[in-house]
Amino acid sequence: MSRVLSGIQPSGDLHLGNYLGAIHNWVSDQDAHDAYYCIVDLHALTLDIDPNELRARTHDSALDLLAAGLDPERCTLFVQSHVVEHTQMAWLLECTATMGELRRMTQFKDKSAGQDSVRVGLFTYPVLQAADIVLYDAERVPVGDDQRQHLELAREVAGRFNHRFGEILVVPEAAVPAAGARVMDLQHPERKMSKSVSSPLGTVLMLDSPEEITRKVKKAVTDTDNEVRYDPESKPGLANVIELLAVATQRTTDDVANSYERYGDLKVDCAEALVELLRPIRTRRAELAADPGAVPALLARGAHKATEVASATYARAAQAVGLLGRS
Ligand code: AQP
Repeated sequence: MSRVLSGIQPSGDLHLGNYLGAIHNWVSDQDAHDAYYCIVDLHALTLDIDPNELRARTHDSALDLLAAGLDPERCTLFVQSHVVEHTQMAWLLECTATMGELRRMTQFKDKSAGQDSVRVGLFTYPVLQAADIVLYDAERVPVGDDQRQHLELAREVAGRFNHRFGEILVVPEAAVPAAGARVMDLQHPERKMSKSVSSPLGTVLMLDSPEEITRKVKKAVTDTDNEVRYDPESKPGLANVIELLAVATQRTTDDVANSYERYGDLKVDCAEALVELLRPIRTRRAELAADPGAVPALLARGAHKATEVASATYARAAQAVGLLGRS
């Protein structure tokens, strides 16, 4: 079975974009692949996050992912900082990547724009991400569209490492879903739905109540020409609602667009479809919350299994670059 690796930051409540762009695929990849999923707490340190909040969110992210359908019997779920090889491998790759290629990362440009002082970690974040991936010999990385550029960088850096030191690392490929790869903010349809940007009305959380989902979808920003048409360029808000309904009901965007004449009807059906899509996750999350004590043991098991793979890859890479192994 080919190996899959993907990660999620415990930097905020999981939203519909995380679910449709990534987690939904993680769940289906559990059976067809040897799947490793990681709560990337070190990445969350690139933001200004309260230490107690980070700990709590890391723990709760595990519950959220289990509620969404990850099964620890069918995949390996672990916390990034529990496997020390992530930072060790990141250093080897930092000594392979260049300033120029990191400066081109649009996420870095967006997140650093207008800041007086920018953390080095925010700049080197994509290299840590590349390390996360190559440590597990992952061939497939299921991510949303926003991560394509980082995946290209990971491929580039892994390829360069191999060119210099021999065929040591597996060069990964992004697996971006055909639908739901870029869910847009319902209030600002020109930007993606995101954890780190506050937009309470624009962000549908994975655990929102049916009433909250309905309220947010009904208030979604559209346009005033009242013609139902799928046109992401000139009607981004409406296109987002059409896409959400299409992906939640497994239809095409054209099929959905052709079925409606009024924005209101489209929004009502979209809200209902999202409520039904997310209802089982919310129910399961409430059940799991009754036994939170199970999470530390589960994550310890995941870290143990992940370390076995990561330490072997790191040892191979460290040897190749010329580090003297400890006897
Ligand atoms: N809007 C989105 N549509 C589709 N996929 C998305 N992903 C994120 N947003 C969308 C995918 O979710 C996975 C986890 O990404 P993350 O932890 O980086 O989440 P985030 O919600 O994007 O969080 P932030 O804090 O806002 O981080 P930045 O700004 O760094 O993206 C990834 O596979 C991602 O593609």
